[in-house]
Amino acid sequence: MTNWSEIDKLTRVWLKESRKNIIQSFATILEIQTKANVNDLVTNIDKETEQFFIENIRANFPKHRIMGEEGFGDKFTDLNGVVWIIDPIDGTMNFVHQQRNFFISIGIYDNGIGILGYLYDVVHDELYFAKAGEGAYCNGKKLPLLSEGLVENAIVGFNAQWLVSNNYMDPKKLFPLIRDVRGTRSYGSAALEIAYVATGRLDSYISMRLAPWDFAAGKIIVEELGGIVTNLQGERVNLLETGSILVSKPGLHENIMQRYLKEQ
Ligand code: 2AM
Ligand code: CA
Ligand code: CA
Ligand code: CA
Repeated sequence: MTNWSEIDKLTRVWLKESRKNIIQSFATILEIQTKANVNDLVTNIDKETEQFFIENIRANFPKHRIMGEEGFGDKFTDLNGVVWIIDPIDGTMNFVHQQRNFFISIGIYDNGIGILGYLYDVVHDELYFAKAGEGAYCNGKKLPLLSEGLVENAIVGFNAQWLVSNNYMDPKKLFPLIRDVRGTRSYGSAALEIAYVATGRLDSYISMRLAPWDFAAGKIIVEELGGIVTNLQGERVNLLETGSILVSKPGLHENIMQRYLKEQ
């Protein structure tokens, strides 16, 4: 039997410890490298934070497997057993340039089913958390279920870069949706934007390309609140692949799919 309350207790300790290290790093000179392109950044703190979690998870739960963005975890072809899906810093560009608007994201899955989700706003010390079937919380305060929403009243998290030519979708297909919504916002951290959907600060979040560690935790939290998470074809998201994503309030999700995306 998996002891989820022990896992939860330790994860919270490790998040606080990571916060201390990350805040301390603001006073140091970061080692910044690039990955897929010149704007795809990674720092020593991304790597150290991932390694810190992996060392602790391996010491306490040697049978669990770990998927981490920076590659210190395991390789995956299935999601059998207990799997931790970790983004040590989501919003690295914000971390480097702004020292805010970045999150730690941890989703813990059991045979592919989301059990514990943590989205941690490090600078504000705000932890968004859900345990499947037991509610979602922000710093211990229960979050209300998401209400239905309309496109015309919606603020949508959306990166303006998807409106110039990209490898994923013809940007013109999105013009009608962008025209009809009340407003768009671009925060540069998928974890932050999904946490904002969970609290109603955003009504939807759209991305053409996210990796599993970008949404694994947020999916558990938003679904616990009655929100819907699919790709832009309206299908279940795949935790073993990079793909598009639409995270939304109920009702609004169906509306966006039917009115704007069903041809994709
Ligand atoms: P990251 O900061 O952990 O890399 C930026 O709009 C959002 O998209 C962030 O959540 C960022 O996560 C994510 N993202 C995913 N793949 C990316 C890539 N190749 N380059 C930059 N950001 C990426
Ligand atoms: Ca990254
Ligand atoms: Ca990320
Ligand atoms: Ca990251």
